[in-house]
Amino acid sequence: MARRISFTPYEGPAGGWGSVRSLARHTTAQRVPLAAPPLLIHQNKPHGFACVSCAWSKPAEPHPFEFCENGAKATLWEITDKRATPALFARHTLAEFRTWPDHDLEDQGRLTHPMRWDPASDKYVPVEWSEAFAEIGRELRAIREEDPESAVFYASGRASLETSYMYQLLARLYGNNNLPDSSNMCHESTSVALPKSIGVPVGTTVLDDFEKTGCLLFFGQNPGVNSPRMLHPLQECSKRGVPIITFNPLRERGLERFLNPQSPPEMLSGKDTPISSQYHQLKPGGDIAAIAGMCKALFALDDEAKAAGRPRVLDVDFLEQHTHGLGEFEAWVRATSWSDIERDSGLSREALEGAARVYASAESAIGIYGMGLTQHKDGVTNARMLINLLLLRGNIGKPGAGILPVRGHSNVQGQRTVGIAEKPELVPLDKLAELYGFDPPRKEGLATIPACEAILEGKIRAFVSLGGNFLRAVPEHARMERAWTRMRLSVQVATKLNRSHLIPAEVTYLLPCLGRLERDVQNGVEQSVSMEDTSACIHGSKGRHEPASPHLLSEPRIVAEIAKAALPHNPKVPWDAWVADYAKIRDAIERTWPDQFADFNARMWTPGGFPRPLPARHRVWKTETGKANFVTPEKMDSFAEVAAPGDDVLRLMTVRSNDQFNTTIYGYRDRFRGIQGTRRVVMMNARDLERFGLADGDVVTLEGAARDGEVRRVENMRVVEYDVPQGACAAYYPECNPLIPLWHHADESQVPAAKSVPVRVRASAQPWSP
Ligand SMILES: Nc1nc2c(c(=O)[nH]1)N[C@H]1C(S)=C(S)[C@@H](COP(=O)(O)OP(=O)(O)OC[C@H]3O[C@@H](n4cnc5c(=O)[nH]c(N)nc54)[C@H](O)[C@@H]3O)O[C@H]1N2
Ligand SMILES: Nc1nc2c(c(=O)[nH]1)N[C@H]1C(S)=C(S)[C@@H](COP(=O)(O)OP(=O)(O)OC[C@H]3O[C@@H](n4cnc5c(=O)[nH]c(N)nc54)[C@H](O)[C@@H]3O)O[C@H]1N2
Ligand SMILES: [Mo]
Repeated sequence: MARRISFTPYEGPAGGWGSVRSLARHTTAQRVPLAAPPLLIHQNKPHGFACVSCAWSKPAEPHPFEFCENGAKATLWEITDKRATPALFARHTLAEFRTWPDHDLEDQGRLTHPMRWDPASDKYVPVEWSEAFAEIGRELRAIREEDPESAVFYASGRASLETSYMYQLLARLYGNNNLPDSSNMCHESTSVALPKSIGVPVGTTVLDDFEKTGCLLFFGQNPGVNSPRMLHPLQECSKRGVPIITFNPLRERGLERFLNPQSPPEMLSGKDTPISSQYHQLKPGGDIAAIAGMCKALFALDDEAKAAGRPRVLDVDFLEQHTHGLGEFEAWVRATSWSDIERDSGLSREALEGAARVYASAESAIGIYGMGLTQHKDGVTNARMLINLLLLRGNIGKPGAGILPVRGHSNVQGQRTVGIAEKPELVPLDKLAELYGFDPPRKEGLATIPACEAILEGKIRAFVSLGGNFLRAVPEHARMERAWTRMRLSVQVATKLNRSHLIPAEVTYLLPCLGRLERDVQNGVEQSVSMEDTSACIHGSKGRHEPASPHLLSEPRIVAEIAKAALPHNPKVPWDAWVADYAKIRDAIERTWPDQFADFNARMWTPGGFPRPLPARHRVWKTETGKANFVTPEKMDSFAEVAAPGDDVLRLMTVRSNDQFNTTIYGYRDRFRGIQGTRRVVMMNARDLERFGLADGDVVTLEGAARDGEVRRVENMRVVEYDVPQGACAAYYPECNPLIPLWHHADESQVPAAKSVPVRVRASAQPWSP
């Protein structure tokens, strides 16, 4: 189907009629059954289902429609009437499918039958479930006998707490901690940064804090696209006159203006609400410098206040009683010059002083952030730096204040909570040993990047994937795909066809599962599951939709069957009883973490969810010093260490469009950026275009410009002149992942540095194909 291509700046607000039109289009395109509108009413409601899109909090008193444009799109995408049946797979070889774009693969609809790849015909052919589990079990047992560490159990962040708990146990009983998950590419920088600073691995704010806060500091997160339900509390804050100070290299519409599509008066009057009161278009990777500038200005304001005998700007009592490391941090900030700060942030001293003045006069503040902070070489330092800024004014552990990493997948935070972690120290292994009578592996397992390296080195024999699209989400697609085919076994549990299913290992299975929106009946009883949202609140979720096919199994069932087939019998692990009644899995979770999950079954339907206890919320610091720690950065920006020298090297941010969920491409309309009909674009600053002798509409090749000198290339990109800082450019993920060196990741957390990829732009003589 021909797509209409246009590049016209979008004038509308986030939300508004644009989002209504967009939804109407998706309802038609996905051939959605009539049950869709009634189903949407239950989205994110008590006794309803938790949206399969983002992890944003679910209010205790929901709006009549507690869903957004993109959440609804995710729902429609899952309950579509389209089906990828064995007939489709009989028509196409994997080689043929590999020429299809990501959108077309998933757009075939829901997978309906378990299938095995037949190497002779290069096609997927249907198999019986029993046959599939028997062979997967045989293969996994053989591999386990050779080396139990040569299997990897990947999870994307969507599976429920129940499934995830069983999955981590499967890996540990198998004999390793090889549990990489999507958060290794996402908020792992947070999970590493926060414990050292404040003694918890997750954010400390709850929804209530938005009602009480005096200021929002917004770093590198795009709520209009990636967590649109957050626009409601943002709008309420803005209406209350709460300053919202935003740091983002791009002017993202959801951070500028919002029109609530669920408010008839607003929709009719067309009167939108401005969101950010200050918008700082900093350089990508300029956040440490920007925050250093704000801290420097705060120290100066505090000096003045002290000299004049006015109330202090720093929260002196809090600093004294609750923090450690201020002296060293303060010395570093004072010694850092404004000229360095301006150079590295791309912002002026006046702008940063202005931001600091507003922050200094707010009673409380929340620091909000996303991938714009985590996906850099300095991603961990970025998060710690934001905490430093909050600590200076006592903004952790009081109402209206806190740190708020906005998590991605709807249960990515929860998966970590119930043991999906490669780091054994994060998991109560002794407890697992006691409950299940085995000796859990104590050796650190493989996270995502180390798993990629091990696959490249040929050390991995089996890869089991609980959802996700590993081979599109990781860097260096071509190398990874070549290495993948050398593995013995690939088991992909999925709802829709994606590229990772098309790169076969010697033995390859594609196992279709129920989605979260679908009725899950086990043992004659409808089952529910649970998730943890970004504010560490746990919610129940119950599917209501008719399953896409009678052949689908639930994720808990698939995990249990693989476990039973691959592992020696262990009478202490009641796989079948768990599958027959998910409440028993929750009991097991509660036994494993009695403090976190007390009365789990009784509390899972609490409106708004029940919060996990987080000591930092009460100013109890589970850190080595027993205090909240200032962590002094060693430098402000390490891009120069990875980029080849030369002022023709640009810093590429790979970003999401408004029409995708990660590697799931719903369509080609990035409405807010005015880019429609194509994803083959690179957004560039006018002055860079002039400098390189390029113009809007030119066709270019993006070439990797890392210090290692390796050839990395993405061709067939059209230049779009765009408001992006000079020296930087932006393009879409996952198309640009081939440009990210596998080794270019955050120090400590190993999150790929997807927001600062060194590239050069070369004019191309080839005609452009959208
Ligand atoms: N509809 C939809 N919802 C989603 C997703 C989706 O793809 N689609 N993905 C889900 C997942 S898994 C995740 S992790 C989240 C991702 O949600 P976000 O965290 O919002 O992720 P991105 O869109 O990748 O980028 C965030 C923003 O960072 C800015 N940015 C880039 N570099 C920098 C920098 O150096 N400094 C600063 N301050 N800003 C920078 C970009 O301009 C962009 O606005 O959303 C989740 N929700
Ligand atoms: N360059 C660049 N790379 C990035 C990023 C970036 O910003 N830039 N972002 C990173 C981030 S934040 C993340 S989280 C990762 C995402 O990495 P992943 O989580 O691996 O990828 P997704 O695209 O979310 O996975 C989509 C697939 O999940 C399957 N699926 C959907 N629902 C279900 C379900 O209920 N059960 C099962 N079993 N399967 C299901 C479908 O088959 C679908 O094709 O990508 C990372 N990669
Ligand atoms: Mo993510």
